[in-house]
Amino acid sequence: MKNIIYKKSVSSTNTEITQYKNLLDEFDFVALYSDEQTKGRGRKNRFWESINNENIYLSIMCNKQIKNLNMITIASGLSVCEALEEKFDLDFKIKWPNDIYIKNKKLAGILVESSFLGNSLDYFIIGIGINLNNKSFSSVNNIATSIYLETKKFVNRDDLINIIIKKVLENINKLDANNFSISNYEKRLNHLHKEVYLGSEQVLTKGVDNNGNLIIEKSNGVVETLSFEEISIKNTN
Ligand code: BT5
Repeated sequence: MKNIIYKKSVSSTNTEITQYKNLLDEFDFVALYSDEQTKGRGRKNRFWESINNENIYLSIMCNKQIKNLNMITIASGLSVCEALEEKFDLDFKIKWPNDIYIKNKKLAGILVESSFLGNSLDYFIIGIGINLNNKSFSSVNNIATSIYLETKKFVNRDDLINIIIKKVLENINKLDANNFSISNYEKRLNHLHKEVYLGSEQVLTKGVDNNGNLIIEKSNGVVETLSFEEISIKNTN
């Protein structure tokens, strides 16, 4: 398909895909994936280790007018988790808002970026990094894992990319039609009803509301919702 583009090497698939914006006049979405990224990006200027080893570095660009951008992040996390569940018999969990973990190691990260024209959304980009076939890492050995490290089996990348694209489009369409169910997302959280650290404060997570905000209870019994642009959480275990 002309709207699924492969590149051998890019700085970042999220950056590279913006060159193909005009394809959105013709297609519902554009996807771009690469063997490696020389400047793979995480959120808030963090990095994403992106070596050439049959891993997934994928961006999906779309111009559907989704009103709540936070929910695109939530829906993307669920989509990646559902796609992984379809392919592998492993216990994948989501760390709010949208990291994918196996036990206490990070398998995948998602970076959603958007562009506006005046007040209206021009397009959004869902950037997905998944460690598939890494036997080791150079800078994140203690915190990262890969499907290979968990199963000792080599994984076919292209197959999984197609499933991810399918799931992302399904969930974005559900958001658009107002029938996205947050409970499908919530039940996959690795910290639901558990104590987590919010900065240095220990709080209890109670769920996620329909805007994608995390509901927490503080030690003094006060319940608050947290927007994920503002905070990061850390499990206490
Ligand atoms: C993320 O950021 O987890 C979002 C990562 C998104 C990467 C994709 S790849 C395709 C697209 N193009 C891009 O340039 N980016 C997207 P954040 O939550 O900020 O986590 C970043 C942190 O994860 C880093 O500071 C490291 O601690 C850790 N990390 C870096 N590389 C990793 C890896 N390969 N596996 C696991 N953890 C990693």
